[in-house]
Amino acid sequence: MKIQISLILFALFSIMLFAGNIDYADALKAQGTGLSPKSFGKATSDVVCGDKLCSEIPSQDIEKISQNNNYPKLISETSVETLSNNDTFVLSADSITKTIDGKNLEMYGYNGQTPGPLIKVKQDDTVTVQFSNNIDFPTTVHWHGLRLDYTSDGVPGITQDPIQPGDTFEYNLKFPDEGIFLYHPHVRTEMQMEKGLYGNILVESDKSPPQVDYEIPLILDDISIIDGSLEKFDPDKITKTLMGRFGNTMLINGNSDYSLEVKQGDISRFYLTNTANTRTFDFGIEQYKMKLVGDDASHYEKEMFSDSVIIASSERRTVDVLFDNAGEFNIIHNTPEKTYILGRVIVSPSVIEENNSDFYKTAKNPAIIQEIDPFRKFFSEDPDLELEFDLKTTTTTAMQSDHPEMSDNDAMAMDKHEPQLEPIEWEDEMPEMNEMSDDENTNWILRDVKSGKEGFDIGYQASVGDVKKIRLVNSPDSAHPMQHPIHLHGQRFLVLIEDGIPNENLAWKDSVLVPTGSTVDILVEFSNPGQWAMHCHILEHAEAGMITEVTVNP
Ligand SMILES: [Cu+2]
Repeated sequence: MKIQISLILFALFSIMLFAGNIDYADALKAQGTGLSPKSFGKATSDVVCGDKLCSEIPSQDIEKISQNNNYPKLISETSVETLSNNDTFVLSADSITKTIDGKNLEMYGYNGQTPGPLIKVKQDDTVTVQFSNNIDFPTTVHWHGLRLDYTSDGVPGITQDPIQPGDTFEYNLKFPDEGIFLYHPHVRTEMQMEKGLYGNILVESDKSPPQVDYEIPLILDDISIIDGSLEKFDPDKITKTLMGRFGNTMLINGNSDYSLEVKQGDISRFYLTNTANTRTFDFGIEQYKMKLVGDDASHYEKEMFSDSVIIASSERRTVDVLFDNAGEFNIIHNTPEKTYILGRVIVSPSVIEENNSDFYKTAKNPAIIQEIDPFRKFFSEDPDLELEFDLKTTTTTAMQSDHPEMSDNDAMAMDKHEPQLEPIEWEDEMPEMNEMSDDENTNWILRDVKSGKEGFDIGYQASVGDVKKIRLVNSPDSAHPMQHPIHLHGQRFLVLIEDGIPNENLAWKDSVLVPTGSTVDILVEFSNPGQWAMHCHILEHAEAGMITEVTVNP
């Protein structure tokens, strides 16, 4: 009897393992058959039509859904949790083993997978999340970009205590803004995100269903794999605080060999998110132009075409691509030095029935223009707060005498850094210095230029209804100038001007990349009361002090 039960359990387990892997191609094959895409074998994605799996809907109904209700097909590698107003969703952080690039890696995941489930909701809905911490480290969940109640913002020391292993916490989420958002931990974020704790939230409006054929979230990341394992972390201190941890393996949706299949003539809407610890991506698809549709938390005032899009840690972009030629096209990350292949798009030949020539016209977005209009009178005001970035570090010489193994090249690179300022450091240019840096010998600083106060001592306050300009100064004279993506929790802002050049195409944002040596003005709408973090989203920088707190009084 016992043997029989074991055999049954083993069989069930094998089926579960097998079923966990669904391929987009299989899902496509499954469409209209009434069968789960899982029955079509190994693979990696799930296809969602409206609120259901496409495979659960007869094919004629898929057509109806696509054509009558304008629901695009959603292509996701992870499970999709479509939630309705007032739903409760159960989420856990788990220890998992994930195979990447042929190596079995000890990682973390949400609900057993990395990236975590794609949470799909309607704008203005409310959802409760019952969260359990099943990993061996305290954690929290931060809902990046959501203007929710601050008690659910997930920031230790500001809004909640870390959730201990085995403990639970209830989060109440609100979605006032349309677009793609992300959730991730806010405890040892540099370790926990690198180990796989992140997922997307897709917030859609009933008013304007996207006029595209597919919706495809793409999470860009890099991880550091050394000798077949994830590069080790020190449980007690933050390492690589100088540059942040660069990975050697590029990922899309947790996969080092990402592949997407679409049909010629179809329009794909990509929701891009950068979850890398430090790496900035310049994302593109070979031979295709992208229509830039939306930024972090809204659409743009007007659509624009571009060959690629620069996206820093925690930023998001919405871009549309019309695949008008059949073939295989690389998804790339292009730096001045190097082109990385992140994956590929396979466009299968098809008779193009629709005339999609309108795709190449760029439209204005009157709703966003009108929404921004009342804020334009503030554009010329003086900054209410000027924040400069700085670094306190043991001197190069001291580091060298402490670490005689450090090469002169690194020391020279540090010295030479200033004269050859690059707006963005695409790679770890000083690996040895970076390796030696930690949160004791290298601290990043946000400083209020007016008061000279730093970090949490700044104590910036605003009130609900205030519209204030904040100037972000990334001084070329600091000890180690480099770019910093700055994220403000719980509010939204416009990026007005960078180095004297006004931004002619505004959109609401929650994170902004301030390139090396640049000054950027943002206009913040303080709409959400509470205690909110503002920090660099190079995760090692935030952990090494580059963070402050903003109070928004009711
Ligand atoms: Cu930074």
